Amino acid sequence: MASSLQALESWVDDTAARTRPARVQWCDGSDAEYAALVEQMLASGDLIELNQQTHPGCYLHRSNPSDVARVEHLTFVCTPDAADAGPNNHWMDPAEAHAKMDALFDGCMEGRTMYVVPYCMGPIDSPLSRCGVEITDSPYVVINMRTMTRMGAAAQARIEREGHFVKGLHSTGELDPERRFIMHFPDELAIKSYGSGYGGNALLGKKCHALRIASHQARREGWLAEHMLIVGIENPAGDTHYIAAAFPSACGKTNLAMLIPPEGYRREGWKVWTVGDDICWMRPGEDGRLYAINPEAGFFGVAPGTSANSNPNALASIARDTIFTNVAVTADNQPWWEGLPGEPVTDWQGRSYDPSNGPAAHPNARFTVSARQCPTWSEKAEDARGVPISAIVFGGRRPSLLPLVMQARDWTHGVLMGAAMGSETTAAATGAVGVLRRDSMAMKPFCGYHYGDYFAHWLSFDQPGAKLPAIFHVNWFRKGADGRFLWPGFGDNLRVLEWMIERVEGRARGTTTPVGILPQPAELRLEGLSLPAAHLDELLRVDEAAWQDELDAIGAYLEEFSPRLPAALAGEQQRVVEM
Ligand code: GTP
Ligand code: SPV
Ligand code: MN
Repeated sequence: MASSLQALESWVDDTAARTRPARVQWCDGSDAEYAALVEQMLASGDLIELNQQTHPGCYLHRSNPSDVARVEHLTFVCTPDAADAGPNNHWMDPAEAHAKMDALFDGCMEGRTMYVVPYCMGPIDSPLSRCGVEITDSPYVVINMRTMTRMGAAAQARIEREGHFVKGLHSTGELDPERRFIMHFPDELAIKSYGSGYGGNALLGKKCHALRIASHQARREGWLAEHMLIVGIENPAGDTHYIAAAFPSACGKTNLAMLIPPEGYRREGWKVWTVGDDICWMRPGEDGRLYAINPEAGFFGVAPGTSANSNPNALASIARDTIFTNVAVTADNQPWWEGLPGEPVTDWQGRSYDPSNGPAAHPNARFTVSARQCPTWSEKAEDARGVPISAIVFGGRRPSLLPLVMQARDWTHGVLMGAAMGSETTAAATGAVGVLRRDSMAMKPFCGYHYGDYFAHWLSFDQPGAKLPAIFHVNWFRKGADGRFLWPGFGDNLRVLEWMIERVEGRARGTTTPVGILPQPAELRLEGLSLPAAHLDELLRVDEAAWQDELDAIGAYLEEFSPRLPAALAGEQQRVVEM
């Protein structure tokens, strides 16, 4: 125990010797510590107080305008062998990356406080959880980590007991995009991030640890670290099925995780329970089922579009004790974004609102809030054993071709569906928006190793005795000729989840097509919905000619992972082509 504390202390000492802060503060995660940090940030202007009558405990942070999203082109996986990072990652030699980062960190905290932030990803007493320590010079990072993770004394005690943890070093640096890098050293369980204060680049417990580093640990140890929400669907009889769903960034995970059932379902007694909205760690239990935990303790959610219509649960969650980043404000100092009633007077950059400058809130403006504030927060989210998963869902923004829902024939076909995923890019990462790209399992920015090896790891769960979840693919984003969405989405997505549960329980027959099993139109409960019949036809249509092109494109994409593409996956692809 003493030695693991020593290991932590000597890493902190070495880091302080390099970064040369004026002081070092070990964070305990207490309310008093949080309050003091908020005071200090209000004084420095890092935080702006919002209307405390309407939004008690809510503050606004405006980031540097050049630092508003993840930077995939500046994110590297530093494995000793370049081939292990795969074509899906940017790679740098570990020694070169350390040298580059150490030069940036040299003296970078002079005159400032260096915070030591111990955290636990997952329930503090769960064997599935993993710990880390983030060293940062950003108080904004500290208060966000406190909401997003189990941060402080309890995590530090677990680290001292276990003796191992992920070492994350972060500095906001000069916020110069030329001097911004997010480096991962999976073999050393280490992360170095410099030059950005934005969530996914700076809150190292989240994407850097819980996905990129954890995906390595998961592969070695026989589990899965995924970019998935976890939601519980309780039927009127009181039975709950848990579903995990992987959609790319800003493609609907938070919304599905907090879904409010349509009126008719509510009357019947259907309930929806939120377990997680972004990351899911799953492993086989003794009964052969996959059990999942949400490693996070909060939501770092997309603000624009969040409204009383689209996501009332999220809106209720963020009415108090929330940090808003890059939203606009109204005349009476309430947070505002596109999709809310009322109007902004000040935009996300603090300028007087002028529509010719673009949206008032940044399209990737976010809220940070404790999961406990969500009205549908599941008590099972604190269960050390996790929840058993009945279905895994893949999906993306596909304006055409991909049907509303289809089921894979078996696990291997499901892995192919996940590997073949494509989606239009969003504002969650810098770069063009609305461009279709492949994003296997929604992990393109987050899988810390070669996608070929990752697909093989997924396939490896199909073993004798395994009771694996059924796998589905959905598309809420299919558009008609007029450019409008064909499917209403949001709460009405429960209609699709219900069909999945019917399939899992063996009650719906479906229609078998070469690309998967689709619902028979009558199997979808559509009462109370004014969906034109032509829309339903289109949503459930399999256009075989267009699919041939898609299958060719999938085949060419999978070839990129040769020679590590598993033969079973290539074989499955061939099988679909020939059906
Ligand atoms: P990250 O936090 O970036 O990983 O994203 P996320 O997947 O949690 O995204 P989120 O749920 O916040 O979705 C963001 C966008 O998707 C918003 O613009 C929503 O309005 C839109 N969206 C979510 N669900 C639906 C849906 O069912 N239909 C349609 N049309 N849009 C949706
Ligand atoms: C995403 O981009 O997928 C997010 C937001 O969930 S961030 O944590 O900033 O990466
Ligand atoms: Mn995400």
